Amino acid sequence: SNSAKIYDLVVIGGGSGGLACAKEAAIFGKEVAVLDYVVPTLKSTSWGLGGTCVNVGCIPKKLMHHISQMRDIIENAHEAGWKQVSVKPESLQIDWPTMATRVQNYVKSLNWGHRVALRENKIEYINAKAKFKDGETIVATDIKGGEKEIKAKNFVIAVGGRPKYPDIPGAKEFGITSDDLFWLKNTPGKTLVVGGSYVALECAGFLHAFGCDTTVMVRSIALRGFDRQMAEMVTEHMEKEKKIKFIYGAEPIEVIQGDSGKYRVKWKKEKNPGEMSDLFDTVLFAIGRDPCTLELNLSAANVSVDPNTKKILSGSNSKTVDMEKTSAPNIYAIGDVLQGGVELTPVAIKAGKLLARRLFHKETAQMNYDLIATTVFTPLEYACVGMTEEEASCKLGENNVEVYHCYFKPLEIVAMGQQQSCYMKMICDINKSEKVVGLHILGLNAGEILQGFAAAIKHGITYSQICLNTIGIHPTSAEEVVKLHITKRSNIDPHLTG
Ligand code: FAD
Ligand code: NA7
Repeated sequence: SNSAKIYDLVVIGGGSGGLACAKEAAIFGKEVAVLDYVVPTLKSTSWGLGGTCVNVGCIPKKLMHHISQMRDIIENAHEAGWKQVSVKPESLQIDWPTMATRVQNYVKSLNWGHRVALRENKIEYINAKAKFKDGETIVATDIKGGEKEIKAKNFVIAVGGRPKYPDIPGAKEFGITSDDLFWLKNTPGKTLVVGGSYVALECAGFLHAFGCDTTVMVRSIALRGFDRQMAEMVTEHMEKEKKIKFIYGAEPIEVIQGDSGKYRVKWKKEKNPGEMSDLFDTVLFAIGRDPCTLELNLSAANVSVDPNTKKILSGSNSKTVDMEKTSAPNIYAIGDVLQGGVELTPVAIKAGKLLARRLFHKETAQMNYDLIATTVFTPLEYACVGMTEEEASCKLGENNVEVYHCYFKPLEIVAMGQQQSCYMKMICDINKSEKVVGLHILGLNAGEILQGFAAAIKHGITYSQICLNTIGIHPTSAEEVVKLHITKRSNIDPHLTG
């Protein structure tokens, strides 16, 4: 029977990292099971196999971002000569059910695809919630409450995280999070987005374009951890060009039910005494995420967790070797749940694959968590890799850092008769032949532009190799990277004129 069986690998969590790890292990002929269980949100939203990225993260987010960006073209098409397309901006609204159905149907097709892939790879899929009994055994609880003990020689914990709620009256009762937003059947209407994280700004960006009256409430700064100049340009574009409302230095203190299904949010500002309030149809909290470690009973398996972050601590004393080991033998952690990792899908996938290859194929390749590029999908996209300017100054010393920068105007923007400038900067280490240590791009399709440069930067490319020895592709935005020549230090106006 099943209970007597000892798996080679049991993966807890069928998200980006868990599925990749399980599939890689199965290639080597191992007996593998994946447990995945979605605890419904407080609003009873639930979804299928695939984890955060597929269901409530990257995929629905990018689809909604893209659909929202179509607005710019529709709104400005007449500027380029498309007379019949002339629309009044205020009458331009998304039909939310049509949009959401397309997004949700695509996600459901991915859920199905993941199930088929597990079956084809002879991986057992167990739709149950795992918790540890001891270092060799977990208890799996299914939706009906049925319990089953499962034993394995190796465990990989890939449970990811879930959005947080603030500890204020009414938040949990009346607020939603990104776990609900992508599965809404109807428009959220007038929305307050609480938080300054990339998730908050991305959601605010597409909601505003969809015609929702959108306000972002930031208690300190937006995009903490990102380059300050770039972060400010992102929010300035949202505020000044897109007219998205921002309330800075404010924190909500209570949500109460107002008239006709609306919610009254009260907040206080850091600098002004007294409280302010407004009515919203939807309150979206995007204030960070909690790792799903509390219910795993990790102490029973001697897996150590950081008491503050609740993330799993690496049991390795090196940042470059076996980061994914935990404090317990034969138990590993990958993805968002691992302290010291990077919370991105391709990171979870790569770490999972490499771990399976080390465990079951005697390979030695380690996950390298350095120089991982990412993109914030705000109305103007912001893509970056490597150090921020602040980090470079701090780590290398201000005098050892050369920053090349320029403002540029993509032809897509010119064609629509728009004025918006885009911006990029390349940060170089003067003492290492101007090796590129950071590249930041604010513009259309910034993520698409950055990927190739990120590969070069990962392999130590220098300023002169990119900018003196590479010929651009004309006319593109990407060529502005290879044309960078104005340093910040020179104080020459970096606005390109021709
Ligand atoms: P997850 O994908 O979260 O999977 C964990 C799975 O484990 C879930 O299915 C969960 O239900 C399940 N689980 C939890 N506890 C248990 C248990 N006890 N038993 C069984 N199953 C359990 N990353 C990018 O690279 N690009 C983006 O553009 C991007 N956009 C994002 C947008 C949003 C709104 C969010 C929230 C995240 C975004 N991310 C993005 C981050 C990305 O989604 C995560 O980094 C990635 O999904 C992490 O993968 P994971 O395998 O660690 O965990
Ligand atoms: P982050 O990066 O942890 O950001 C959380 C944001 O929410 C941040 O702007 C916080 O402001 C804000 N926050 C946190 N608590 C509150 C409360 N109680 N009220 C108002 N605002 C609050 O979260 P993400 O989930 O977006 O990102 C997770 C990681 O993924 C991130 O580190 C990236 O590397 C990738 P603060 O700055 O603390 O004032």
